[in-house]
Amino acid sequence: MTEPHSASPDVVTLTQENGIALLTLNNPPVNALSTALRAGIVAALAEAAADPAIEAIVMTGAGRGFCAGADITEFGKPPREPFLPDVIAAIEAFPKPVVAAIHGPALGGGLEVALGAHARVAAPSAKMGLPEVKLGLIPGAGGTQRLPRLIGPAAAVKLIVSGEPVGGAEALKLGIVTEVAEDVVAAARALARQMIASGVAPVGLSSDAARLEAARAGRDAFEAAAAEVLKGARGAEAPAACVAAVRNSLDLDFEAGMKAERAAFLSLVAGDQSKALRHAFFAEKAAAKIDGLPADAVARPVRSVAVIGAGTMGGGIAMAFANAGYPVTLIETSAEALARGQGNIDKNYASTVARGRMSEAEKAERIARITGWLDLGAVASADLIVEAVFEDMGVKKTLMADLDRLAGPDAILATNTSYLDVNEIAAATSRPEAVVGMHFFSPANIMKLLEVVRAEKTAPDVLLAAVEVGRKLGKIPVVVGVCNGFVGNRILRAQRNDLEALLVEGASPAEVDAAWNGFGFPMGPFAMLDLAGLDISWRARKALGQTAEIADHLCEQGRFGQKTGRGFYRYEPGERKPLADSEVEDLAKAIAAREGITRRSIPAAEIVERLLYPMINEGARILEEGIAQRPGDIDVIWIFGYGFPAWRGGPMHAAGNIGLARIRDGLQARFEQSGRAEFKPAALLERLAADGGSFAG
Ligand code: 3H9
Repeated sequence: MTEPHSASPDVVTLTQENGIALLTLNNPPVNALSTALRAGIVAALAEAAADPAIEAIVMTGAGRGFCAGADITEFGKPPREPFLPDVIAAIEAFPKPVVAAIHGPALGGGLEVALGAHARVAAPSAKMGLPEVKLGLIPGAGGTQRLPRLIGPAAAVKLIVSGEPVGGAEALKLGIVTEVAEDVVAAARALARQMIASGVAPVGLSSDAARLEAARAGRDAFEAAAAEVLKGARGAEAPAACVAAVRNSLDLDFEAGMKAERAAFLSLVAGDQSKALRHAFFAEKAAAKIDGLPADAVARPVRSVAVIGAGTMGGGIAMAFANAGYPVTLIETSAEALARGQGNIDKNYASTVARGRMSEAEKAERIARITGWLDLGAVASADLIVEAVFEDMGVKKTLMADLDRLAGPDAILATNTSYLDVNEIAAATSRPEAVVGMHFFSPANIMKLLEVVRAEKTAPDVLLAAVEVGRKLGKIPVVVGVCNGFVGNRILRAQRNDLEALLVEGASPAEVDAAWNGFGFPMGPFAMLDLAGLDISWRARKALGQTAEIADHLCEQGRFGQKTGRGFYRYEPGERKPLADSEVEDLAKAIAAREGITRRSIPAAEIVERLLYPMINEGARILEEGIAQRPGDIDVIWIFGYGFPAWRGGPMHAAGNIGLARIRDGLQARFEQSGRAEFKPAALLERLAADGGSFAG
């Protein structure tokens, strides 16, 4: 028999069946812990406490999951009671057993609620984690104190600092839950029944002395794990704060640990890094929205894919599709090229297996989805054809015209180009409305970013299909307009505007790279150029009639970077460690002498400004031209495609923190000094700086 209780607000419902109450969090779409939901839980607990017929509570979430955590939209506003730590304390102090029944996401505050319960059961679909670090925060409702007591401080610090969720099976292994079951509510009820039958009063994690003692015994393992996880922090504040909070769980009593956790959480939530990461979180969601489409537009269906070209890019793209379950026809012009491409795919998967990230069976399954072919006619049966051939307009146009002849009438023709004019490529076909750009980033099976290039005539159903397919591949698709280099590479070019001048004026490639690393990028611009191959940017420059004296000179000598053992740096055979090369310095010195420039030591802050401001300026031009739909899209592209430190929120968000007037003045001074038009502040930047505005506004 199920009896609804009336007193609880709608966001929390309480029903009762045979003495066990079912407390359901019901705040669509993700049961975020809004003020109303927190108050609802407190009210439901009071109601259950007052009802002598209720012997235990099972907590569950309505809809897709248990609970996605604190309501992120409430951050930045004054916190309102009841505070989450107090709500969780009330759950834990409930005198009768409380069991959390977890399906789907139980993240952040959602998992912390479950940690307040006296036991936890998960569905295989569960996705449990403390992702606060990704928002520049530490868990702020007891996660840093209860989780170490539950699973040990080493495992806890790994989970908290990575922010990555675990599934039901892994949660069982770690000891977060005691059982995994398909019907999680039934399993939780059964467990509650056992707990009632045992007659033992429930003990919360906060007061479990035996667990605390066990956690303290894991101190050495914790310190080792903490040192390891902090290696990737690169300027982010939250990881170190997470480590400190978990260490408190060993050093302080529960109350003091909670107090310190709350203080650290409140300080981080008010800081620039968390604001930037929250911006990135919402910008990523906003990037999925496409302006200017008819309301009734739907994606053209894509069930099968053909990829043309089995080089590094084509092979990676084929793997990305195979990984997502699509059958792929991989087409090459010669048997040797095809064999080489398939060999590389095999090697790539084999290394994933060797690292324990994939089983042999999965590898075989994925490889079986990719069928090699030597005849372009094989595209006839594909819904989506992605060409990934040499980046040359003539080559791409000829191929597109052939594909137009051979493809089925409803096929989508996608070009994977990183710079070229997609309108011109589309014009080589009789169906420009079916042509779209899909700019993958290398390695295409790994990198999250996908620039979807909307050409003048791209039809809405084709654009939507490219975005939807991108999402199915696990990527973050961002729609961009046509221009040379689209959003990402166009800004990358702007970042490089002043690179050679810095060398001539006295900085070494290593100093420039170190400054950029200090800003938070994993790789500096010269190391990046050497890795990508200097010939690539050389070719792009030549196509635009541009020159770069030092880089051009290096290329003329066959110094293409790592692959030739020399570029801006030199490399020992088989090594990737960049070593200073006096020839590059001599070249820079010779140019300085010729130009009458006195070389000097250039401070890191100046180096960063001279790389960053031109990027922001180019971003402003991109917005003026409507190439990006919104400033947040540019940020998403740079965070996910180019390693921009997420805790700085991307270039356009970072601009707001620096101050647009300061950026404008810096660019204006550089423009006047160099006479180079690319430094001239963009009209949008001028206008916003004059108004005291920001790109976000
Ligand atoms: C925290 O908990 C702090 C505590 O330790 C301490 C507090 C004192 N809040 O992603 P989707 C929205 S920090 C508000 O498309 P999916 C989202 O914006 C929090 N809104 O669905 C979207 O809105 P719209 C730690 C949220 O199924 C809609 O819900 N938690 C929140 O692909 C649907 O989202 C996290 O960091 C939220 N917490 O993925 C979890 N979450 O429709 C963040 C989502 O207007 N969330 N929305 O665009 C996620 O990872 C995913 O949303 C989730 C669902 C996996 C849950």
